[in-house]
Formats: sequence, structure tokens, C-alpha cells
Amino acid sequence: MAEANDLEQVFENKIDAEEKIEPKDWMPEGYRKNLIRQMSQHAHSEVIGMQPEGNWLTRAPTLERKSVLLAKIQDEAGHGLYLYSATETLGITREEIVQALHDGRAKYASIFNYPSLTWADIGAIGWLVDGAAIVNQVALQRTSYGPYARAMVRICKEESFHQRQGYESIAVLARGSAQQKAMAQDALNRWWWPSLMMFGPHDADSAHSAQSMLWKIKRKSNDELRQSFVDQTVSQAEIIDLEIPDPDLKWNEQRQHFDFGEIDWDEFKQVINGNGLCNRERLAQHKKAHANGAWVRDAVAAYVKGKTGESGE
Ligand code: BYC
Repeated sequence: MAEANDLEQVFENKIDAEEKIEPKDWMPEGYRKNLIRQMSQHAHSEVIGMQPEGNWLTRAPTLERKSVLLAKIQDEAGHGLYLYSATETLGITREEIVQALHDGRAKYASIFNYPSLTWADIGAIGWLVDGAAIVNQVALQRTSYGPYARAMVRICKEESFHQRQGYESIAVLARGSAQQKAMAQDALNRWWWPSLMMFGPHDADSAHSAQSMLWKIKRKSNDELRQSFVDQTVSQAEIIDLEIPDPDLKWNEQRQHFDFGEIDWDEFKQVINGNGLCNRERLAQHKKAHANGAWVRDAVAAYVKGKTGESGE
């Protein structure tokens, strides 16, 4: 018993001293489980997030836009892979992680359950969705679990480029013909509120936040991050002369932040519980792609076995 207390004390001291927890360190079971939950859901978000963008690959307006989009989607796959590998260091297999997604036990970011209806949506995703993701992920670079923090450093570099290319792409439409500008505004109208939902429920309603903040898994709260995103995005919309679809959006001199309207939390709950516009389609597509890739996994396992005598799984 004394030994368990000692281990817990060493863990707490490391957290207090801002030292990273590494895979071989002792950690409370709750810390491990919470990390597996958040990191695996983060990985799934990166991978499922390829789908709404992939929808426009064959219809990108120019070869240059197509190659940039292709590179971005490949980056997202890479982010998923870093995060799956980092999650595996916590003692769970890739198969178990993917199975939890397929069984509906693991979530992924709600935003990817909305359809990408026009080319302008691709700009909006880069600008707003990557923009929201990066606000969150910059804070996560200081998360207490070493492999997660290190994955975030690399991901943030790529994500900030994604945000800029999305903003540039939508800015071109906003400066274009009346029809192109209307497309850009329509994309902003549809993606704004789902982007704010990416930060999760209000702090008071967030099931995991209090413990995650104590363990320094999360360094900033859902509401703090959402506020930073709103504050930085308002002027970006102004520069390209698009209007954020929120009549309550207003600078608050006293708070030195923008006030903004209430999110439709019923919609949020519907989406995270599997009833969004595209939930079924996204999951079905993932299952299909996973099944189609089985022969690759089998071939790699057979190759590794042939080389080393180990199972390679
Ligand atoms: N969507 O206690 P809470 C990208 C769930 S992808 C769905 O506040 P937590 C990109 C939450 O999981 C980058 N579910 O949770 C890719 C929990 O349910 P469970 C995505 C949500 O974890 C391709 C319950 O609600 N980024 O950049 O403390 C193309 C209670 O919430 C959401 C990340 O994944 C949501 N929005 O805080 C383009 C960041 N919000 O698990 C771009 C990593 C909440 O108990 N994750 N839920 O069943 C996080 O930072 C945190 O997990 C969250 C939520 C802030 C999202």
C-alpha cells in the first residue's frame, strides 16, 4: 500500500513540476484511461476528417487547388497515425482502438458529421475547422503526457499551414464574382456554429474537464479555447468582408473579448450521439475502407513474420 502511495506521489510531483509523464512511468489508471479516450478520439477525428475534404478532390477547380487539397488530406492521415501510435504507448492495440470507433463506443469531432456541399466549404474547413483545431492543439502541446505533447508539436506546424491555405482559398472566393462571394458567405453560415461546437460543452457541463485540468492533460478549458477562437476569427472575417452569422456577436470593452450567441446544444447532443447529418455515412465509409485495407495489414504482418519470426501484429 505504501508503495502505491509512493508511486502516486512521484506521479503528482512530476505533474506539479511540469515534467512529462512517459509510457514506462507509473500512472493512475484513470489518467491512462482518460488519455486513451481523448487521444484515440483525436486520432479518429483526424482520419474521419479526411472524408468531407475527400469529397471535393475530383472536383477541385484547378490542378493547383487539387494538389494542395490532396497534400492536406494526406497530412490529416499522418496526424491520425502519430496519434494512434501515441495512444498505443498506453497499452492498447490499434485493433481495439479502431473497434471502439466501429462499435460507436469512441467518438470523433462532431464537425465532421456535416456535409461539404460546395467548393467554398473546403476553404471554410481549412479556415474555421483547422483554425479551431489549432487553437486547441497549441494548448495541447503542453499536455502532461510526453508522446501526446510531442505529436502535437508536429501537428501544429502542419495545421497552421492548413488554416492559412483555407483562409486564402475562401478569401479568393470572397473577392470573386457575386456568386462566388455568396458561396463563401453560405459556407461561413453553415460552418460557423459547428466550429464553435468543436470545443465541447460549456465548462460547467464538461464531464472530464475538471480532472483533465488537474492532471494537466488539458491546459485550457473548453470555454477559454472557444473564446480565443472567436476573438481571433472575427477580424479575419472582416478583412475578407464576410459576416459571421451571429446577431449577438459584439465586442465587450469590459471583458476585452467578443460576446457571442448561445450554441444550439440540442443539435450538438444529437450529433455526438450519432444522429448528425452524416454520422452513418462517415462510419460506413470508414468501415468499408478498413475492410478494403485488410489485405495490406495481412501482407505487412506476413512480411514481418517472414523476416523476424514475430507475428508483426
Ligand atoms: N465532438 O467532458 P468533455 C482536425 C464529447 S481534427 C465530439 O468536455 P473532453 C482536422 C467528449 O468526447 C482535430 N464529441 O470532453 C482533421 C465527451 O464524450 P466521451 C480534432 C465531443 O474530452 C481533418 C463528452 O462530449 N481535435 O483538426 O474533456 C480535417 C463530454 O465532453 C465534442 C481534437 O480532437 C466534439 N466537438 O473535451 C480538418 C482535440 N466535444 O468521451 C481538421 C482533442 C466534446 O465521454 N480533444 N465531446 O464519450 C479535446 O481537446 C477534447 O477531447 C475536447 C472535449 C475539447 C474535444
